[in-house]
Amino acid sequence: MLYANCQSIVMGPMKTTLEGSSTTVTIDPAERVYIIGERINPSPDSKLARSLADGDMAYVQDLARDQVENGADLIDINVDEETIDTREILPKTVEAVSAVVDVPLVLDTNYENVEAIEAALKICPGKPVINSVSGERDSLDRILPLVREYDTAVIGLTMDADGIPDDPEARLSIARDIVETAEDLGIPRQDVIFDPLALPAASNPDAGLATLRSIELIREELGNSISLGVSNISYELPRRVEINNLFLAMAIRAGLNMPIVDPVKTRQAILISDLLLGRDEYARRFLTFHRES
Ligand code: THG
Repeated sequence: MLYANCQSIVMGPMKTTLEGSSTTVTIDPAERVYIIGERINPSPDSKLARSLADGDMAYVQDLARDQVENGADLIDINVDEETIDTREILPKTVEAVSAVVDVPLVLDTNYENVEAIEAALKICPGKPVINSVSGERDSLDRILPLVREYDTAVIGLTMDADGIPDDPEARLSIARDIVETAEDLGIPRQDVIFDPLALPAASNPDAGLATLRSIELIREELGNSISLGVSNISYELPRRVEINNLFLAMAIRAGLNMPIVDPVKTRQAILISDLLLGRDEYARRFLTFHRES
Protein backbone atom coordinates (compact mmCIF):
# COMPACT_ATOMS: atom_id res chain seq x y z
CA MET A 1 0.00 0.00 0.00
CA LEU A 2 1.77 3.05 -1.35
CA TYR A 3 0.06 5.58 0.91
CA ALA A 4 0.97 3.77 4.11
CA ASN A 5 4.54 3.16 2.98
CA CYS A 6 5.00 6.86 2.26
CA GLN A 7 3.57 7.89 5.58
CA SER A 8 6.83 8.05 7.48
CA ILE A 9 8.40 10.11 4.68
CA VAL A 10 5.46 12.47 4.32
CA MET A 11 4.57 12.83 7.98
CA GLY A 12 7.89 12.20 9.70
CA PRO A 13 8.37 9.58 12.38
CA MET A 14 5.43 8.85 14.70
CA LYS A 15 6.56 10.63 17.83
CA THR A 16 4.09 10.73 20.70
CA THR A 17 4.43 13.35 23.42
CA LEU A 18 3.02 12.51 26.86
CA GLU A 19 3.15 14.47 30.09
CA GLY A 20 3.10 13.61 33.77
CA SER A 21 2.77 16.08 36.62
CA SER A 22 6.19 17.56 35.83
CA THR A 23 7.81 15.34 33.17
CA THR A 24 7.34 15.48 29.41
CA VAL A 25 8.22 12.31 27.51
CA THR A 26 8.50 12.21 23.74
CA ILE A 27 8.30 8.62 22.60
CA ASP A 28 10.08 7.91 19.33
CA PRO A 29 9.72 4.25 18.31
CA ALA A 30 13.20 4.32 16.74
CA GLU A 31 14.94 5.64 19.83
CA ARG A 32 14.55 3.16 22.72
CA VAL A 33 12.03 1.10 24.69
CA TYR A 34 9.77 2.91 27.17
CA ILE A 35 8.57 0.83 30.13
CA ILE A 36 4.93 1.00 31.26
CA GLY A 37 4.98 -0.29 34.86
CA GLU A 38 2.12 -2.79 35.32
CA ARG A 39 2.11 -3.38 39.07
CA ILE A 40 -0.84 -1.18 40.01
CA ASN A 41 -3.32 -3.94 39.26
CA PRO A 42 -5.39 -5.60 41.99
CA SER A 43 -6.03 -8.92 40.14
CA PRO A 44 -2.75 -10.59 41.17
CA ASP A 45 -2.29 -8.44 44.32
CA SER A 46 -4.86 -8.94 47.09
CA LYS A 47 -3.03 -6.49 49.34
CA LEU A 48 -3.62 -3.78 46.74
CA ALA A 49 -7.28 -4.77 46.36
CA ARG A 50 -7.78 -4.54 50.14
CA SER A 51 -5.96 -1.25 50.62
CA LEU A 52 -7.81 0.44 47.76
CA ALA A 53 -11.18 -0.82 49.00
CA ASP A 54 -10.26 0.63 52.43
CA GLY A 55 -9.27 3.95 50.87
CA ASP A 56 -5.67 3.51 52.08
CA MET A 57 -3.41 5.05 49.41
CA ALA A 58 0.02 4.42 50.99
CA TYR A 59 0.60 1.02 49.36
CA VAL A 60 -0.41 2.10 45.87
CA GLN A 61 1.93 5.09 46.24
CA ASP A 62 4.76 2.71 47.23
CA LEU A 63 4.07 0.63 44.10
CA ALA A 64 4.26 3.73 41.92
CA ARG A 65 7.48 5.05 43.48
CA ASP A 66 9.17 1.66 43.45
CA GLN A 67 8.45 1.15 39.74
CA VAL A 68 9.76 4.59 38.77
CA GLU A 69 12.92 3.97 40.83
CA ASN A 70 13.35 0.74 38.90
CA GLY A 71 13.03 2.29 35.45
CA ALA A 72 9.33 2.70 34.67
CA ASP A 73 8.83 5.56 32.18
CA LEU A 74 5.05 5.49 32.59
CA ILE A 75 2.77 4.04 35.26
CA ASP A 76 -0.31 1.96 34.40
CA ILE A 77 -3.19 2.35 36.84
CA ASN A 78 -5.74 -0.45 36.87
CA VAL A 79 -8.11 -0.72 39.85
CA ASP A 80 -10.75 -2.98 38.25
CA GLU A 81 -11.83 -5.56 40.81
CA GLU A 82 -15.14 -6.85 42.19
CA THR A 83 -14.75 -5.24 45.60
CA ILE A 84 -13.73 -1.85 44.17
CA ASP A 85 -15.96 0.95 42.91
CA THR A 86 -13.89 2.10 39.92
CA ARG A 87 -15.87 5.34 39.54
CA GLU A 88 -14.76 6.41 43.01
CA ILE A 89 -11.35 4.74 43.28
CA LEU A 90 -9.80 5.36 39.84
CA PRO A 91 -9.73 9.18 40.20
CA LYS A 92 -8.65 8.86 43.82
CA THR A 93 -5.76 6.58 42.82
CA VAL A 94 -4.74 8.87 39.95
CA GLU A 95 -4.58 11.75 42.41
CA ALA A 96 -2.58 9.76 44.99
CA VAL A 97 -0.12 8.40 42.41
CA SER A 98 0.44 11.73 40.66
CA ALA A 99 1.30 13.25 44.04
CA VAL A 100 4.33 10.93 44.41
CA VAL A 101 5.62 10.32 40.86
CA ASP A 102 5.95 12.79 38.00
CA VAL A 103 5.85 10.42 34.99
CA PRO A 104 2.87 10.18 32.59
CA LEU A 105 0.04 7.88 33.69
CA VAL A 106 -1.81 5.17 31.77
CA LEU A 107 -5.49 4.91 32.79
CA ASP A 108 -6.32 1.22 32.41
CA THR A 109 -9.97 0.25 32.73
CA ASN A 110 -12.74 -1.42 30.79
CA TYR A 111 -14.24 0.92 28.19
CA GLU A 112 -17.61 0.52 29.85
CA ASN A 113 -16.37 2.65 32.76
CA VAL A 114 -16.51 5.91 30.78
CA GLU A 115 -17.60 7.85 33.84
CA ALA A 116 -14.63 6.62 35.84
CA ILE A 117 -12.28 7.51 32.99
CA GLU A 118 -13.75 10.97 32.62
CA ALA A 119 -13.60 11.61 36.39
CA ALA A 120 -9.95 10.50 36.37
CA LEU A 121 -9.14 12.70 33.35
CA LYS A 122 -10.55 15.73 35.15
CA ILE A 123 -7.91 15.48 37.87
CA CYS A 124 -5.08 13.77 35.96
CA PRO A 125 -2.11 16.09 35.36
CA GLY A 126 -0.44 16.44 31.95
CA LYS A 127 -1.24 14.26 28.98
CA PRO A 128 -2.03 10.66 29.99
CA VAL A 129 -2.80 7.56 27.93
CA ILE A 130 -6.25 5.94 27.99
CA ASN A 131 -5.88 2.14 28.04
CA SER A 132 -7.77 1.20 25.94
CA VAL A 133 -10.07 1.33 22.94
CA SER A 134 -10.79 -1.65 20.67
CA GLY A 135 -12.17 -1.91 17.14
CA GLU A 136 -15.67 -2.52 18.52
CA ARG A 137 -18.12 0.21 17.56
CA ASP A 138 -19.30 0.69 21.11
CA SER A 139 -15.77 1.09 22.43
CA LEU A 140 -14.75 3.55 19.68
CA ASP A 141 -17.93 5.57 20.26
CA ARG A 142 -17.32 5.88 23.99
CA ILE A 143 -13.56 6.28 24.23
CA LEU A 144 -12.43 8.34 21.22
CA PRO A 145 -14.53 11.43 22.10
CA LEU A 146 -12.76 11.49 25.50
CA VAL A 147 -9.36 11.21 23.80
CA ARG A 148 -10.29 14.17 21.64
CA GLU A 149 -11.87 16.31 24.37
CA TYR A 150 -9.11 15.81 26.96
CA ASP A 151 -6.24 15.68 24.44
CA THR A 152 -4.88 12.33 25.64
CA ALA A 153 -3.19 9.46 23.84
CA VAL A 154 -4.92 6.06 23.61
CA ILE A 155 -3.95 2.40 23.34
CA GLY A 156 -5.83 0.68 20.49
CA LEU A 157 -6.30 -3.06 21.00
CA THR A 158 -6.37 -5.02 17.75
CA MET A 159 -9.56 -6.87 18.59
CA ASP A 160 -13.22 -6.34 17.77
CA ALA A 161 -16.64 -7.82 18.56
CA ASP A 162 -15.42 -11.20 17.25
CA GLY A 163 -12.40 -11.24 19.58
CA ILE A 164 -8.69 -11.28 18.68
CA PRO A 165 -8.14 -12.53 15.12
CA ASP A 166 -5.48 -15.23 14.64
CA ASP A 167 -4.36 -13.63 11.37
CA PRO A 168 -1.84 -10.78 11.75
CA GLU A 169 -3.23 -9.09 8.61
CA ALA A 170 -6.65 -8.99 10.30
CA ARG A 171 -5.09 -7.41 13.40
CA LEU A 172 -3.44 -4.81 11.15
CA SER A 173 -6.77 -4.12 9.51
CA ILE A 174 -8.40 -3.42 12.91
CA ALA A 175 -5.46 -1.15 13.80
CA ARG A 176 -5.97 0.76 10.56
CA ASP A 177 -9.68 1.10 11.30
CA ILE A 178 -9.00 2.48 14.78
CA VAL A 179 -6.45 5.06 13.62
CA GLU A 180 -8.63 6.19 10.71
CA THR A 181 -11.67 6.58 12.97
CA ALA A 182 -9.52 8.56 15.41
CA GLU A 183 -8.16 10.78 12.66
CA ASP A 184 -11.69 11.49 11.39
CA LEU A 185 -12.48 12.84 14.87
CA GLY A 186 -9.43 15.11 14.80
CA ILE A 187 -7.14 12.92 16.94
CA PRO A 188 -3.54 13.01 15.65
CA ARG A 189 -2.39 9.61 14.32
CA GLN A 190 0.63 9.59 16.61
CA ASP A 191 -1.60 9.75 19.67
CA VAL A 192 -2.76 6.20 18.93
CA ILE A 193 -0.51 3.45 20.31
CA PHE A 194 -1.33 -0.10 19.21
CA ASP A 195 -1.47 -3.24 21.31
CA PRO A 196 -1.58 -6.34 19.04
CA LEU A 197 -2.24 -8.54 22.14
CA ALA A 198 -0.42 -11.63 23.38
CA LEU A 199 -2.28 -14.88 24.08
CA PRO A 200 -1.04 -17.80 26.21
CA ALA A 201 1.52 -19.93 24.34
CA ALA A 202 0.51 -22.93 26.48
CA SER A 203 -2.93 -23.17 24.88
CA ASN A 204 -2.16 -21.78 21.43
CA PRO A 205 1.01 -22.85 19.60
CA ASP A 206 0.73 -19.95 17.13
CA ALA A 207 0.27 -17.28 19.80
CA GLY A 208 3.87 -16.07 19.90
CA LEU A 209 4.39 -15.88 16.14
CA ALA A 210 1.01 -14.24 15.49
CA THR A 211 1.80 -11.44 17.95
CA LEU A 212 5.35 -10.96 16.64
CA ARG A 213 4.14 -10.77 13.04
CA SER A 214 1.36 -8.35 14.01
CA ILE A 215 3.90 -6.06 15.67
CA GLU A 216 6.07 -6.07 12.52
CA LEU A 217 3.13 -5.39 10.22
CA ILE A 218 1.77 -2.50 12.27
CA ARG A 219 5.19 -0.89 12.64
CA GLU A 220 5.92 -1.28 8.91
CA GLU A 221 2.54 -0.21 7.58
CA LEU A 222 1.37 2.37 10.12
CA GLY A 223 4.53 3.35 12.03
CA ASN A 224 2.84 3.97 15.40
CA SER A 225 4.28 3.04 18.77
CA ILE A 226 3.44 -0.48 19.97
CA SER A 227 2.43 -1.57 23.45
CA LEU A 228 1.91 -5.14 24.75
CA GLY A 229 0.90 -6.80 28.02
CA VAL A 230 3.77 -9.26 27.68
CA SER A 231 3.07 -11.69 30.54
CA ASN A 232 -0.06 -13.16 28.91
CA ILE A 233 2.30 -15.27 26.79
CA SER A 234 3.48 -17.29 29.84
CA TYR A 235 0.07 -17.83 31.44
CA GLU A 236 -0.19 -21.26 33.14
CA LEU A 237 3.46 -22.14 32.52
CA PRO A 238 6.43 -22.46 34.90
CA ARG A 239 9.40 -20.08 34.54
CA ARG A 240 7.21 -17.11 33.70
CA VAL A 241 9.90 -14.49 34.18
CA GLU A 242 12.26 -16.27 31.77
CA ILE A 243 9.54 -16.81 29.17
CA ASN A 244 8.39 -13.21 29.44
CA ASN A 245 11.91 -11.86 29.05
CA LEU A 246 12.74 -13.99 26.01
CA PHE A 247 9.46 -13.07 24.35
CA LEU A 248 10.08 -9.45 25.26
CA ALA A 249 13.43 -9.51 23.43
CA MET A 250 11.82 -11.02 20.33
CA ALA A 251 8.93 -8.56 20.44
CA ILE A 252 11.30 -5.59 20.82
CA ARG A 253 13.19 -6.83 17.76
CA ALA A 254 9.86 -6.91 15.91
CA GLY A 255 9.03 -3.32 16.91
CA LEU A 256 7.53 -3.34 20.42
CA ASN A 257 8.56 -0.09 22.16
CA MET A 258 6.07 0.35 25.04
CA PRO A 259 5.79 -2.99 26.91
CA ILE A 260 3.45 -3.20 29.92
CA VAL A 261 5.64 -5.09 32.39
CA ASP A 262 7.07 -5.24 35.90
CA PRO A 263 10.26 -3.17 35.55
CA VAL A 264 11.95 -5.04 38.41
CA LYS A 265 11.66 -8.33 36.49
CA THR A 266 12.25 -7.03 32.96
CA ARG A 267 14.57 -4.02 32.98
CA GLN A 268 17.71 -6.08 32.28
CA ALA A 269 16.18 -7.74 29.24
CA ILE A 270 14.95 -4.39 27.96
CA LEU A 271 18.28 -2.58 28.41
CA ILE A 272 20.11 -5.49 26.79
CA SER A 273 17.66 -5.53 23.85
CA ASP A 274 18.26 -1.82 23.22
CA LEU A 275 22.02 -2.36 23.53
CA LEU A 276 22.04 -5.24 21.03
CA LEU A 277 19.83 -3.32 18.60
CA GLY A 278 22.25 -0.37 18.50
CA ARG A 279 20.05 1.92 20.53
CA ASP A 280 22.35 2.49 23.50
CA GLU A 281 25.41 4.38 22.32
CA TYR A 282 28.63 3.27 24.05
CA ALA A 283 26.37 1.08 26.25
CA ARG A 284 25.85 4.18 28.36
CA ARG A 285 22.43 3.33 29.78
CA PHE A 286 23.35 -0.31 30.38
CA LEU A 287 26.57 0.64 32.20
CA THR A 288 24.86 3.36 34.24
CA PHE A 289 22.28 0.83 35.39
CA HIS A 290 25.02 -1.57 36.46
CA ARG A 291 26.98 1.05 38.33
CA GLU A 292 23.87 1.95 40.30
CA SER A 293 22.81 -1.58 41.21
N1 THG B 1 -2.79 -4.83 27.17
C1 THG B 1 -3.13 -3.60 27.63
N2 THG B 1 -3.37 -3.38 28.93
C2 THG B 1 -3.31 -4.39 29.81
C3 THG B 1 -2.97 -5.69 29.39
C4 THG B 1 -2.69 -5.90 28.03
N3 THG B 1 -3.58 -4.17 31.14
C5 THG B 1 -3.69 -5.26 32.07
C6 THG B 1 -2.72 -6.38 31.70
N4 THG B 1 -2.87 -6.71 30.32
C7 THG B 1 -1.29 -5.92 31.96
N5 THG B 1 -1.05 -5.75 33.38
C8 THG B 1 -0.67 -6.80 34.21
C9 THG B 1 -0.53 -6.53 35.56
C10 THG B 1 -0.07 -7.51 36.43
C11 THG B 1 0.22 -8.76 35.95
C12 THG B 1 0.07 -9.04 34.60
C13 THG B 1 -0.38 -8.05 33.72
C14 THG B 1 0.75 -9.82 36.87
N6 THG B 1 0.75 -11.08 36.38
C15 THG B 1 1.25 -12.27 36.97
C16 THG B 1 0.32 -12.82 38.03
O1 THG B 1 -0.83 -13.00 37.65
O2 THG B 1 0.73 -13.14 39.13
C17 THG B 1 2.71 -12.29 37.25
C18 THG B 1 3.40 -12.65 35.96
C19 THG B 1 4.90 -12.50 35.99
O3 THG B 1 5.37 -11.39 35.67
O4 THG B 1 5.60 -13.47 36.31
O5 THG B 1 1.16 -9.54 37.97
O6 THG B 1 -2.37 -7.00 27.57
N7 THG B 1 -3.19 -2.59 26.75
